[in-house]
Amino acid sequence: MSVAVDTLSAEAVDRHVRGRFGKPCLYEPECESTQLLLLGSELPEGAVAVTDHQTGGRGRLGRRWEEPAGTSLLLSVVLHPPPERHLPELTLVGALAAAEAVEGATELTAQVKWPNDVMLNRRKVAGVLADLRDSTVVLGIGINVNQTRDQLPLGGPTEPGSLRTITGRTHDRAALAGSLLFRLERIYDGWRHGGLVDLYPEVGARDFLRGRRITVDGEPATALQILRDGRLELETDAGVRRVIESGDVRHER
Ligand code: BT5
Repeated sequence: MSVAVDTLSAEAVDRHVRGRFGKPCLYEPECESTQLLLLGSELPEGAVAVTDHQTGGRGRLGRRWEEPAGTSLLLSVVLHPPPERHLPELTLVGALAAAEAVEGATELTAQVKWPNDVMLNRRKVAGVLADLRDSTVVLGIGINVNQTRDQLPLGGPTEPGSLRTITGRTHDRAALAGSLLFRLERIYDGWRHGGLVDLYPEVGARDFLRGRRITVDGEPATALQILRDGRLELETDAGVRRVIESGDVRHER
């Protein structure tokens, strides 16, 4: 089944834009990736690209982000962060905003799986990707909104879910876009002023991996916590405490 349950357009998103994030809003019915619509552009901070379908949706480390047309929120935003900030933290900024937007839409508690996933009922419902070019960051957020169970990708390390498979109802993507942009602007402004330390209570409270069995680039370990600087603290099965800034982290289901 592949039904578009709502329509997405620049005008539909505009109706839900409440702050400076979302201005301007570029909409393409289909594109390779919303990241590519913005990378290298001269657009101001808060400019956004959205689409109904990506033919080459990108995850981290060369992976793919896949969705059937008309089911998802696929959005990228231009950021011009201050040079003193630590840019890898922006992935967590995006994940926290996506988690809050998902919570607003579902009235469930979402969690952040370090470094870039949003989990709802132990399923991955959103992913975040930050691309840096010159001093501009393009922050991409994909949220699975109205996919049915058989429209979600099979075979990944983390079980996927959509707001629809978890709540049993469809959700308005344009309204979700407005809510996401509003929350992202507030969280990003907080980060601009105080860095991740200021946002830490909200991130730490949603730390999905805390205490879980994981592998990091294949090595078995137990995740301890996301630290105030955005890195992940873990203890390997060999008893070595490590702090990592990036890596491929998989958890036991
Ligand atoms: C991510 O990467 O989770 C980042 C995804 C970012 C997507 C947005 S959409 C708007 C913007 N434009 C883009 O081109 N990208 C951004 P990563 O952690 O590497 O996860 C990728 C992995 O998640 C894949 O290898 C699959 O296993 C799995 N996956 C792919 N599509 C998925 C989906 N729709 N839902 C859940 N998991 C998915």
